[in-house]
Amino acid sequence: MTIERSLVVIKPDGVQRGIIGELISRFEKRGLKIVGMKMLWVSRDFAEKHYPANMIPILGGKSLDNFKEFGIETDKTREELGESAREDLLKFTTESPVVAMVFEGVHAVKAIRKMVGPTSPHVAPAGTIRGDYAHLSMGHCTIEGMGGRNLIHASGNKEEAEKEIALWFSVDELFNYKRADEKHVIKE
Ligand code: IDP
Ligand code: MG
Repeated sequence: MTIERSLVVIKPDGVQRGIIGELISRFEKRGLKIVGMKMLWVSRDFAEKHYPANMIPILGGKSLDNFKEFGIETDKTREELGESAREDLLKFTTESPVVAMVFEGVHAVKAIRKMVGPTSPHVAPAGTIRGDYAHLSMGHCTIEGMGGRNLIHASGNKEEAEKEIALWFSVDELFNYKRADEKHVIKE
């Protein structure tokens, strides 16, 4: 019950910046076990499944929050901003290969989200991946039409993790094995 699996994807900005190893290493050092891993170039169709249209209001809301924080005016609605942010996100997600992984560990979903940090790197604390390797804001990405470049995807909750793992990995791409340090970091 305490041991969970979560999906982590190094997005095209992380891959193209050449920091795949550094990012994976952070999770490995924390004792999280890689139970699935692959590099793949996702199709538009697949990206639409990972980022479904029902995310549009969420993305629009994140842009608007950011505009409010910095006093940026817009005549666009939340829906319009969300639609263009999602379109940019789909283009960004398919612009180069990504590295998809499944990590296993104690309360792994929450532990990984903490390491990744909040969506917008401009408010991500130092010590988180988004806070250590990026500084732009989601509002900026929306204005520039560049896709939300925040390096990494991590499942938001247990239910999302289960759905996402099933979308990205087949059963025979996931492995059960022991790490040598497991009795210290997970259990005997
Ligand atoms: P999360 O990745 O922190 O869980 P979500 O709200 O699930 O954030 O959004 C999925 C992805 O959509 C983000 O990681 C980011 O790449 C992108 N995104 C979110 N909000 C915006 C925005 O306002 N503008 C541009 N891209 C956004
Ligand atoms: Mg999310």
